[in-house]
Amino acid sequence: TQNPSEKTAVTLLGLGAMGAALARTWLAAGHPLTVWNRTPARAAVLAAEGAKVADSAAEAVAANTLVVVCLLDDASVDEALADADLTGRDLVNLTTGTPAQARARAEWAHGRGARYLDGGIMAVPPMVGVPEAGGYVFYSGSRQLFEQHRETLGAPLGTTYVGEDAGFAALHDVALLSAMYGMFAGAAHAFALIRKEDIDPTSFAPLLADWLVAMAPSAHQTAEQLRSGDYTRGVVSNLAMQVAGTPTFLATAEQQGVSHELLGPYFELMRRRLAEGGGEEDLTGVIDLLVR
Ligand code: FVH
Repeated sequence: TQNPSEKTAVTLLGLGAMGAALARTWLAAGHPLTVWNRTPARAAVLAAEGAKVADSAAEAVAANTLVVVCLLDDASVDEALADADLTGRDLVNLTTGTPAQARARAEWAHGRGARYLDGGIMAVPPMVGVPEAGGYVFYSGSRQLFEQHRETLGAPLGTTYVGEDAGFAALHDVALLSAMYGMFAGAAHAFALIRKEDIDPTSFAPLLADWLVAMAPSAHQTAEQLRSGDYTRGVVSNLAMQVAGTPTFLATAEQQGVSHELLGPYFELMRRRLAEGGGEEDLTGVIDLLVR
């Protein structure tokens, strides 16, 4: 399976929405592909498209050195690989999990004679095999494994290696998705404020999206402040001024009949940091209040 003149053969366990999309891009790129899925009907569809179908996960693992797993959760990985011989295998686990699960899975794989790479997918299935969509996978764990299989792993989605610590891919994945949920929360509050007014949400949406894009680069300033430890560096709108403005936001929410249960906790953290003496700082001090 490692003949450099040929495409690397891949074993893929899991043919859900994401697994099936991965499978199709490896087939389209000419990689011999062996698949297994708990529910066989899903594998039969891929057989018609050129994949070899294994009768069991253990048989699929035995077929190729590079074994990619894309299952529902960590418990399903346990179940699927229970009887597989991983000796000499390169196990790449794209199943979403916590950093602790990834580190434990790496230990588990090493104990069974495999190299291990963990992956956090920053894409939804329609982005797979569509480079211009910008989807990619965070990888962490064995650098050797990553470098050896970088081209094969890069066929369905871009690749970003974030370190030898097997937990780092999951950590980056969850960190970015957490920021995304914070953004969704802010957007939900904004739409709620205009909900009962004669404002067309489809006219409001581009204004909202452009504003979020304009504010996004503030992440770079936050990072610089965290690195230097100087939270006043480059401040434009200091915390004291911003806290002074929060009653306006809360009053507007009241007047519009909108709950401030999303914004309220963040404002409370801002007030706490101000009370600790952070009035001249940026919002960066809030991060230190979150870290226990
Ligand atoms: N789909 C998405 O938008 C997101 C994008 C970001 C990454 N996630 C993660 O990718 C993993 C797989 O997600 P998926 O979309 O393929 O999920 P499903 O379509 O629900 O397919 C789940 C597959 O897992 C198999 N499975 C479930 N439990 C077990 C088990 N106990 N033993 C063996 N296999 C199991 C399931 O098999 P079946 O139901 O067809 O028999 C599917 O193959 C996931 O971690 C996302 O968080 C996707």
